[in-house]
Amino acid sequence: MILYDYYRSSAAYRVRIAIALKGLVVERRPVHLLHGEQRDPGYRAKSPLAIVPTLQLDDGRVITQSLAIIDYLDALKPEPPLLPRDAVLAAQARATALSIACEIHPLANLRVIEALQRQFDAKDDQIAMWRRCWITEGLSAVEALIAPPAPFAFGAEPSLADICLIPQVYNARRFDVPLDDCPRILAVEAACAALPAFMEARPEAQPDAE
Ligand SMILES: N[C@@H](CCC(=O)N[C@@H](CS)C(=O)NCC(=O)O)C(=O)O
Repeated sequence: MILYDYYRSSAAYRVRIAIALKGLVVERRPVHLLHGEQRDPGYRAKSPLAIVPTLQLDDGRVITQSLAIIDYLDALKPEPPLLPRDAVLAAQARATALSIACEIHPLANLRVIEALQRQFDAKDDQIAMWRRCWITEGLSAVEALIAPPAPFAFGAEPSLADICLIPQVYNARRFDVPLDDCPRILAVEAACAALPAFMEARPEAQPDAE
């Protein structure tokens, strides 16, 4: 399998964590987003929205969307499971993951930022305010959604919620969003930092990191 990836993509970071938790071996092919490689016709044929990540299977079929890729990996190798066994907790973990992936992440995506600059002449300080606004509001909702860490967001094992949360926390730190009002999120971050899978998947640990 080949993962089309970019070291700083938080959506790809989710998939890297899932791959590492599952102990799968996947070839990684960087797509340089700041050089516009996501819009090359060859890559767009795999990912019509021109975004990473994309997973290409050994038979050539492709899967886009990080959460769909993670679902596929979970079906391919069920252990360790990426959702709690309890149905309610599993749904809550998925809801938390979706809150990050659908409600926070898209608002500060590269093409949204580029459109704000191009169409509305948004300046750097306005872009910074925009990012901080959505990340702060979103993570404070996630803080309320997750259970008291035990030590992960939904129990004793990391789940899809943690897989989505850690890359979003990385983005928050990257853009100087204070997390002082999010003690549960900080506790989950500390628990995840103790796991090699989360460490291996970090942007700065990738060979294409700049
Ligand atoms: N919902 C998608 C989001 C993917 C996405 O937005 N990827 C970003 C990087 S984190 C991207 O490729 N952006 C390229 C661009 O905006 O031009 C997923 O979960 O896979």
